[in-house]
Amino acid sequence: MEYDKNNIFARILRKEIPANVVYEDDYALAFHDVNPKAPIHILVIPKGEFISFYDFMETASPGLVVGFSKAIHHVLHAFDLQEMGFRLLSNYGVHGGQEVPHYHVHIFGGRLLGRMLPEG
Ligand code: DGP
Repeated sequence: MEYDKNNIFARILRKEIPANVVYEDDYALAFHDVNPKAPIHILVIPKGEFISFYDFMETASPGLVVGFSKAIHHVLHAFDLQEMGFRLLSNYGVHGGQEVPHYHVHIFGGRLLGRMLPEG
């Protein structure tokens, strides 16, 4: 599958459309999800053209993989999520139900998050 340069997160990265940004560095951009499912619901996206975790791990430089992971850690720390906990999630493909085809990690926190997955 080819990366769609006009997906909504690519446009947010290019600052063509606004987002409520909470963190940015050379590797990643983090912003509030437009449709939050928890009191804290932040999306972290790597800088570059990556569709999914799979794609990211196959093509991103080791430096970017580390930088992106550390950006997630930075946001967890900034929102003080270590003590009460959080959930990281990344959807992909038919079973995962990914909607936006730019790799992103959801950070959920701020309430009891319940069961890991809804009943199938
Ligand atoms: P996923 O199913 O993992 O691809 O989730 C995509 C998420 O992106 C979903 O929770 C809603 C969010 N989202 C979609 N469009 C926008 C947007 O334009 N701005 C922001 N901030 N979030 C968006």
